[in-house]
Amino acid sequence: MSLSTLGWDEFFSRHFDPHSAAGLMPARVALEHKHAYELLAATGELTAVCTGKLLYTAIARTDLPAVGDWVAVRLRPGEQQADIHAVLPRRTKFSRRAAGDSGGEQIVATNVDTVLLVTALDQNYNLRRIERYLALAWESGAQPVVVLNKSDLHVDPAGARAEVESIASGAPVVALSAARDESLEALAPWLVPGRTLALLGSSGVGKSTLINRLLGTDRLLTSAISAAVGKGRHTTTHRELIVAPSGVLVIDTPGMRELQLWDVHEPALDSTFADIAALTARCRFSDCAHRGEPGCAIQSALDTGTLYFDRWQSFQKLQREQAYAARKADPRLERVLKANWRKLHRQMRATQRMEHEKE
Ligand SMILES: Nc1nc2c(ncn2[C@@H]2O[C@H](COP(=O)(O)OP(=O)(O)OP(=O)(O)O)[C@@H](O)[C@H]2O)c(=O)[nH]1
Ligand SMILES: [Mg+2]
Ligand SMILES: [Zn+2]
Repeated sequence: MSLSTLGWDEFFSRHFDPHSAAGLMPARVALEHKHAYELLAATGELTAVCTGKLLYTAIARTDLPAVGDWVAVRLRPGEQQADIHAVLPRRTKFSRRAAGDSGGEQIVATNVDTVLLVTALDQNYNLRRIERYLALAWESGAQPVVVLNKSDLHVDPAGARAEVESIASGAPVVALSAARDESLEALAPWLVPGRTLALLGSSGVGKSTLINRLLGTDRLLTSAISAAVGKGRHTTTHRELIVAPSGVLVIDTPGMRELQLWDVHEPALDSTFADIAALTARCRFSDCAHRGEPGCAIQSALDTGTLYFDRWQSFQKLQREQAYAARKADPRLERVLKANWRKLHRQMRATQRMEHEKE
């Protein structure tokens, strides 16, 4: 296995220089156990643990290796065992707020190129949930693709696809049936050798089924139980990176029942809600709170129906959640975020003024 088949490129190579000088070797994290990792390296599979120094110098859990990471390891002589000395900088990082009260950042996967946001066209289908996943995806740095699975269970999959396209702000949307479709041609553009694909979505939407189709084997466990019982059952219990026969690297993840935003910054919210950002720039007052002020563009769009109330509510909810997560993380951050939003707002206004003057 060459490193490039595992997703290695110029970016990681550049950051590895000091480590190769120290005689370390690169490897990619495929699976995370409680205290050990399974890695893929040019020499094959390895089992590894973090060195005491790495554990000691980590400030947060997120400084430790996660699935998708490139790490610098030293092999133990004569064994398929290695010690992880360092984690390379991440090109992309998909995080969420940990479930429960701790509320810390939890890394779902790193160095993902394309993230498939999987929704099933059954009772799971929900535009608001898709918006939420999109916001996280834009923040991660990976390219989002919305996958509407179980098209066999929907009377009008093409209609659903058009509906999702209208809220997806340019992200590609595909409808398919992982269980039935003979080929998964719809996904061909993203099945590129050496590229990393992660699948995210609620439990039971068919992520593992889809990956098994990509692998051409029933390697991953799938089950109808979680879909039927609905509560607390996840068929997939850990994240895992697998090399598919097509050469694409896929990361399966357990379904998320509680998808809490972690640190979604305004630009990501803004990519998800480009229509709303454009509207707010048109309000008469630059500090418009959109609560009945005269000349409020949001209000008039809601009145005429060009902006759906549900979508506006969804945006407000995500904004509140984002502010909450930011406060928990760092009280100063919220001020910075507010300032960023004002700056973006000013930029949009300036652009609009220029367009106005041109007319
Ligand atoms: N009708 C139909 N059923 C499907 C389709 N794809 C998957 N399923 C079924 O949905 C159920 C759940 O599929 P999984 O692949 O285990 O779902 P998952 O997203 O991996 O779930 P977790 O691992 O719990 O997060 C299984 O019974 C699958 O057979 C599809 O296209 N159509
Ligand atoms: Mg699964
Ligand atoms: Zn307004």
